[in-house]
Amino acid sequence: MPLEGEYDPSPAQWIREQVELYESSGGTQGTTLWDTGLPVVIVTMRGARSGRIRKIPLMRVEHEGRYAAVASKGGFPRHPVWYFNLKADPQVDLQDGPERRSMTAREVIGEEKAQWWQRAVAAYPPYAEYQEKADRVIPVFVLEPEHLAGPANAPAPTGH
Ligand code: F42
Repeated sequence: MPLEGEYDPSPAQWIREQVELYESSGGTQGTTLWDTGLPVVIVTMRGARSGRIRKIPLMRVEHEGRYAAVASKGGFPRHPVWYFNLKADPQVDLQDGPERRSMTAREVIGEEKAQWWQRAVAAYPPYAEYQEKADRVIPVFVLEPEHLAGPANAPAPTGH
């Protein structure tokens, strides 16, 4: 089920405009970060305090149908506000180009996080510099559709 409610566009003009262009073009324009040519996705979530709908572009870090959401905020010393939104309510919509899907966000730790961090840096190398300057451990969420929910290497359900 897509998230519903009142949408509050980002106070930051460049964020707001990228989200608008991405969505209004059906995921065919505004799909990269500036002139890097590197792809972004749009994540829609609910604000933890306001309950209103929030949307942010994030770098596209995809692996076998799951996506990472890296709470880097350019190496800023504090977590982005959206980190706390996802912890409070993990239901999100993720738009990747023309495709939009409901997903659940799960913060990853340990070996699973290490794997996703490698994928994230491969997709967007500046994450490594952001981690060096951030003075905090940058959190990573995995966003996954219902049929893939749970750690990737968890044993398959037996049906009993
Ligand atoms: N940010 C990343 O962290 N990682 C990325 O990979 C990334 C890629 C990226 C690509 C393209 C692009 O255009 C932007 C990109 N960004 C990336 C930036 C990202 O989109 C966010 O703008 C950035 O991470 C900052 O997030 P933020 O949540 O800290 O944003 C602040 C400035 C903001 O929007 N604040 C809102 C406001 O109104 O001031 C708060 C919105 C909100 O969620 N409020 C909550 C509520 O309940 O509604 C709670 C507020 C509270 O006080 O708790």
